[in-house]
Amino acid sequence: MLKLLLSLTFLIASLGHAAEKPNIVVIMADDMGYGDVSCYGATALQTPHIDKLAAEGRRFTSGYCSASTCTPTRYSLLTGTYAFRQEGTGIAPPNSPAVIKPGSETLPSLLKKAGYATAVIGKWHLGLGGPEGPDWNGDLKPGPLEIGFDHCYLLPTTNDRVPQVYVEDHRVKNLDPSDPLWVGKKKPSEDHPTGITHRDTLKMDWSHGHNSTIHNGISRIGFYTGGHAARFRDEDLADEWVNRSNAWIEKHKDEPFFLFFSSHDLHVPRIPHERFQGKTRLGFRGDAIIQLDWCVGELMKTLDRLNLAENTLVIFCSDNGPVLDDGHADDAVEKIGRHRAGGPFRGGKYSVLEGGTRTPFITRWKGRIKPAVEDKAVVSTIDLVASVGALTETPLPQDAYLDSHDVMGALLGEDGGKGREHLIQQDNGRAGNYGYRKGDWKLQRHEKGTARNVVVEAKLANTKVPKHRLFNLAEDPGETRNLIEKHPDIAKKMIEELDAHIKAGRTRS
Ligand code: NG6
Ligand code: CA
Repeated sequence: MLKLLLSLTFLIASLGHAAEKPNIVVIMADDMGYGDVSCYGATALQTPHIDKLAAEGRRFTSGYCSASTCTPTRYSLLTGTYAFRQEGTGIAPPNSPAVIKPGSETLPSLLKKAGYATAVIGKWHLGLGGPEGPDWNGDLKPGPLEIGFDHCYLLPTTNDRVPQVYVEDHRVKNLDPSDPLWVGKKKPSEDHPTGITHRDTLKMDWSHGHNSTIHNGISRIGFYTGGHAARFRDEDLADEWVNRSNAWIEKHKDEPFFLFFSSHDLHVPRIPHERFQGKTRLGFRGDAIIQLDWCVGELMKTLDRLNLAENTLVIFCSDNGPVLDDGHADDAVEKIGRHRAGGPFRGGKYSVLEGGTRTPFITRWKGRIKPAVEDKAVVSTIDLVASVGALTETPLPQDAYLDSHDVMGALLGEDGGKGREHLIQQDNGRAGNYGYRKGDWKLQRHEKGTARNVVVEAKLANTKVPKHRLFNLAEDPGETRNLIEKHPDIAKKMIEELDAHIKAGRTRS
């Protein structure tokens, strides 16, 4: 009898934690701030589809990305390791080689082990090719397919970095061999038109940087020639991501799949499709948010049509906080009015203040996650890999995913729903600035001696700050009252802990 009881208990316990393989769709916005969607308090625009995700799922008020620029956040999402631990993870230039080396353990490679079909569609910005960089006219590898994705359909860098072409698996799509694509740092010829020489012809002016090769009436970062048949129209990017994603989902509807839907919205140059232009009073920055919201709606429609909503975990997040003027003159600053892109937080893109990494973060799994719950647990995009590893019961190798914590309980609102105990925030690249959050306490460590404090102004300003500052986020979410002198013991402990986490080389036990 006792034996029977014991085995029954074991059966029940193991049933409770049996491996589960829901489809996983990660929707990552680009440069979207905490306050940029209506379910996080925006009133200047409405985002009904993102709001619906929140109404049907869990809305985190302490959801983070791990860095306040794109490449390091994406590196950490895929590798589960803080980007500051790895050389070469700052904002990747147009000809960057692959930042994540072939054969690395990654979120998609882990899910492949669990039997998933995997794809990334949209912005990549993690480099392509070997140490010499991308071979734009040949095979573009290594890239996503060498680190666990079965399929990719990419904007290779960013929409403001050359070249404006799609990369499908290993090739530039529609490339005509008689018009080869050349990409470089130097002006290719004296008469090559640029944002400086042909400024009066531009359909959107630049405000800083972004004055090299012109495509689609917009000058970009870097130079390129050729590949004319392959070039896209910025206006069509969102439609392309949606169409490609819907087709890929449809193709893989009968097996577990992982889709990384990596939107370019709302990164500069913000050029939404004509049908979204003028939809908000915030200018193209607001219209790009509406376009992204539409994308979310279209993807959810596909899940519904294929009866997959109850078998799909959807995670909505952003790659860094907001920025208004990031180099193209699109009136984001002039039209901002009372809209607060960072919500109650200060700082934004490039900053270790909360606005830099605290972003919208929503999970939805119909029929499984309790609807319309607000959750204060601290969760980060870097945690997805350890969390889905736990859910699918795929063991994590000890020497990989060094900073990814299993927060699946929080993401689903189950098992006591604990989030992270602590979180390191970084800006761009290595040895930069850090934020360290533990409970309600937040330490800022400004290694560079300056802080990016503000979003709402024409030029992003750095202000001088002492190396360390301490804040209580519960009382002061805007990080305005430095408590370091009032609480020297807490500060000392936080400084030591952050230092120890950096030096230890890992925070996953
Ligand atoms: C900066 C660019 C900015 C943006 C950023 C990367 C200039 C002056 N600024 O260097 O426009 O492209 O890099 O953004 O060129 S991210 O979201 O992809 O990290
Ligand atoms: Ca970004």
